[in-house]
Amino acid sequence: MNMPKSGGIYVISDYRNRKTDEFLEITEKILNAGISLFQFRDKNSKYATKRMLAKKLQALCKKYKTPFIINDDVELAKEISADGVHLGKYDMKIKEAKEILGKKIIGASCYNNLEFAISAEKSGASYIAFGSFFNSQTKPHTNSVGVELLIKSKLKLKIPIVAIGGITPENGKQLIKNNADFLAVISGIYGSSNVENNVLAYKKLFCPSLK
Ligand code: TZP
Ligand code: MG
Repeated sequence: MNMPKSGGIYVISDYRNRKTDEFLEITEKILNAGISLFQFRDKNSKYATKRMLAKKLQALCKKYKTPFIINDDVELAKEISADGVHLGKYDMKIKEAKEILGKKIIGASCYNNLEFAISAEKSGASYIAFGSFFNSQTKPHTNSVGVELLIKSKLKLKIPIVAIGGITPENGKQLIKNNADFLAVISGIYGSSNVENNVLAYKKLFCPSLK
């Protein structure tokens, strides 16, 4: 599956403190509620566990026709033929990942740095991500970014811009208004007691007429 043509909600997984069955059940509810992109992010498990989870998540994403992106791990993305990878500055370089993966989605974390983003686009990234925009419990010690970066970046970039970090249905509005194409969310979805309601609340930011 390719990068969606229009923006929306980009959900990133949170496997911590959960049994596998419960994690998969919640994830299926999220996918069923309709999201634009899904990323498998797991900083703790060993390769074999990650592969097992990735295959199950990939099957769910196929069922709900949602692009399936793997965080950090180009080898795993290649092995299971995921729809793409998301790379940070300590991960494989974009050009190398492209050589390995071919025509897959490649996302690049660019923190608060427009120069990184311009260079990522030149290297062939499919989208770039900036953050954190707000305090994030999931990743507390990140750069903080203001909406001015979104405004400036839109003039310089052609590829979609993903905003991340502490985004809620309330504070997300100003990010979309200032050119964020996708809102990437972990705890706002995985931390909620009613994931369907929360997915809907984020989706309404993109499409206010949704019921
Ligand atoms: N990169 C910057 S903030 C963040 C990542 C992976 C975590 C976002 O999680 P949350 O819970 O939506 O703040
Ligand atoms: Mg990374």
